[in-house]
Amino acid sequence: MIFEKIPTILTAEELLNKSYRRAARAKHGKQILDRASKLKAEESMLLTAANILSDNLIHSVKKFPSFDQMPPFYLELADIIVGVDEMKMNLASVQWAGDKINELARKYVGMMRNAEDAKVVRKQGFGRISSIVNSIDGNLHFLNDARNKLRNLPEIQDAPTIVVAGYPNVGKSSFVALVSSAKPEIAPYPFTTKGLAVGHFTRNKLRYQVIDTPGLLDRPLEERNEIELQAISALKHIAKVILYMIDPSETCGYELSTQIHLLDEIKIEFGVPMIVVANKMDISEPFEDADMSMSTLTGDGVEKVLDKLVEMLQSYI
Ligand SMILES: Nc1nc2c(ncn2[C@@H]2O[C@H](COP(=O)(O)OP(=O)(O)OP(=O)(O)O)[C@@H](O)[C@H]2O)c(=O)[nH]1
Ligand SMILES: [Mg+2]
Repeated sequence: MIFEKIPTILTAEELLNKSYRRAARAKHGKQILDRASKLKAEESMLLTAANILSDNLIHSVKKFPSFDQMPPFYLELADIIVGVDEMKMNLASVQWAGDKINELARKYVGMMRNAEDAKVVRKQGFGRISSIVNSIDGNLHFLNDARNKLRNLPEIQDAPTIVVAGYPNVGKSSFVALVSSAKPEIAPYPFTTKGLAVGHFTRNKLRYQVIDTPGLLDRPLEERNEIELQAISALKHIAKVILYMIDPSETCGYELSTQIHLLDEIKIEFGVPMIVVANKMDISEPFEDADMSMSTLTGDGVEKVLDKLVEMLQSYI
């Protein structure tokens, strides 16, 4: 997964501690007998600290994937979850700091050579460099939070893909857990699923991908929250077939009419083949307008739904 390789981003304090420790070690290695070796020791301290800091900062920036070459689905998810513009701004600040530290180190080493007391200049240099690092502490925190959120995104494989969508609490995760390798959380209340979950199953030696999504309410796109928008991205970018799940028993807590209204919206919005499946048939009257019925609790009808989905995906194989 493209966000997996981003390393932990250290805070300003952690970075400074690390660089000071290494700088102190660089000094201990040297015997200080005369002015020339004293200068060398101070130079070495400053350069060691500066190199560690700038290498660390620039390396962190490099490990973020390039947003210009990212698959559109991941780009959209990154934008929903952390904001691509904010991320670019924070990365630019960290890159700036890395470059600035190198520049300052060179400048202060130059000053040391002409100074009466190299140690005084080295300390001034440390002071300037530390304040640069401290000034980007907020950026470092932002990027580490972004990293932690992004690396939890699931890996989407290049396989025929079913996206399961519908109102909250209708049984989407129950279905995905039943038919695939995914192990999403299932609970008797809405908004249990807060991100995308990916599972796979095999039919006639072919591998299929099933995506569980957070429940959607019937409301305009601009009112949708970060969690719902992840479901929308999956529908938009990776669904080859959509399973729209309805709960005619209304034990999910939402009226059938609102569930149907959302279905109509999704039909208009996404030009992807869809089947409408009524779930919870163990506790509800047959619902005529659905293409199929099932119960993920008893397992009734589930195989037939899967057969139908696989059949619909054949044109993509
Ligand atoms: N009676 C009955 N209950 C079901 C059936 N399928 C799921 N449930 C129950 O419905 C509740 C919600 O199931 P989930 O699979 O978590 O629903 P979801 O659509 O993923 O919910 P969100 O993640 O909140 O959107 C759980 O208590 C399930 O046990 C069914 O076929 N019959
Ligand atoms: Mg769920």
